[in-house]
Amino acid sequence: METNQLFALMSHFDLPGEPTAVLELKSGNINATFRVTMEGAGTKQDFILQRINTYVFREPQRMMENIVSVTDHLRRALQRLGEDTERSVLRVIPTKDGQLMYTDDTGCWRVYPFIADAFAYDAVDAAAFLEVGRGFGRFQRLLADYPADQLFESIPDFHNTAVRYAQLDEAIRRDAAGRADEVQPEIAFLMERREALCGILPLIENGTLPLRVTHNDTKSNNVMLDKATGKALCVIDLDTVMPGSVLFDYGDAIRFGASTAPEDEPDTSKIALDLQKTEAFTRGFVQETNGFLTQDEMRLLPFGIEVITAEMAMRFLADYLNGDIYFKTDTADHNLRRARAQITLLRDTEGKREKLREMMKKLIK
Ligand code: GN1
Ligand code: MG
Repeated sequence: METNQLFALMSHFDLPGEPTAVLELKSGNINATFRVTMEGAGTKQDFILQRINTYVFREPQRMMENIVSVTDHLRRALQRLGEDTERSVLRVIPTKDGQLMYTDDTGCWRVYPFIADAFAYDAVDAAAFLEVGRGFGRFQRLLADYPADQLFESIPDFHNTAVRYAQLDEAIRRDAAGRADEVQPEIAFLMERREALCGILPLIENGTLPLRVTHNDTKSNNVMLDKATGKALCVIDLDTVMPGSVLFDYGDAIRFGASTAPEDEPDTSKIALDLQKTEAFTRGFVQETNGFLTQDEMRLLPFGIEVITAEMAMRFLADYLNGDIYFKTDTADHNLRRARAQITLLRDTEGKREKLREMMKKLIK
């Protein structure tokens, strides 16, 4: 998109000043994100302008309503704790005519204030990962009294592992990009684990695991840390906030943040689960959630790592087979690299089950 087009979009939102600079932020795999500076009458402030991917989010209006409802709840809870809510919770900026997003023939656009003096990690060390654990744990805690079943499912069956397998089956059957032959070992690896990995939803259905408000995209770069203190400040990217299990959020956070290599690392010999980082995140997460997570949830947290790592492997592999239509890709083999990286991480995690069990025992006490 041209700068002048992006500037023109800003004029539809209820904002002070005029746009003077824009920068594309490339870390997300789904939406297009820009940081725009607005200046005028002695003020200068940055905002996030995002184009919502409506192939992925089929009902953006209802997704935005979810985000407003959840952030209102968080804001009230944080106000009671005396926090500066302008920096600790996202705020949807309405359009001049009071809508939650602006829609034209280029797409659905929304604006948030940019959180100043904060940063987030793609690759995180143990000390910062503990803070990320606190951030996501606090998010769980502040939303523990929100009625999860009233949330709209912005992506139905997002963490329904059986459905993810069915989507992979379908991608293999169609073989739209003619790539199935080269990924037979990856397919076999995932299919061997099918029954074992489809275990979370039945536990929600039979009442073993409570339904909670979950974030569902708990990558370390979705917690902003305060530059001055290094402490967790604000959880961002609320598009997939939905009813779910705490195992999803824990599992996805570890899968991403405690891997010894990036999610798309081409050299699989570099990929393993870092137990020290896992323990750091878990410590922060448990500090914030101890007291309301059930014994079953705590015990099953490590299973969440395996399930979510497998789901991501399936999703990347299915997208590779479908011809790269869902995730943004840099190269033709990007999704394959991602899938192989997840498979390697899952294999390593399986070998560390006993160590993870011991870690949980130690941290729960
Ligand atoms: C996508 O775009 P981003 O980075 O927020 C995806 C997540 C994946 C993640 C993998 C809606 O998130 O589920 O875990 O890529 N989001 C959606 O990096 O599918
Ligand atoms: Mg996301």
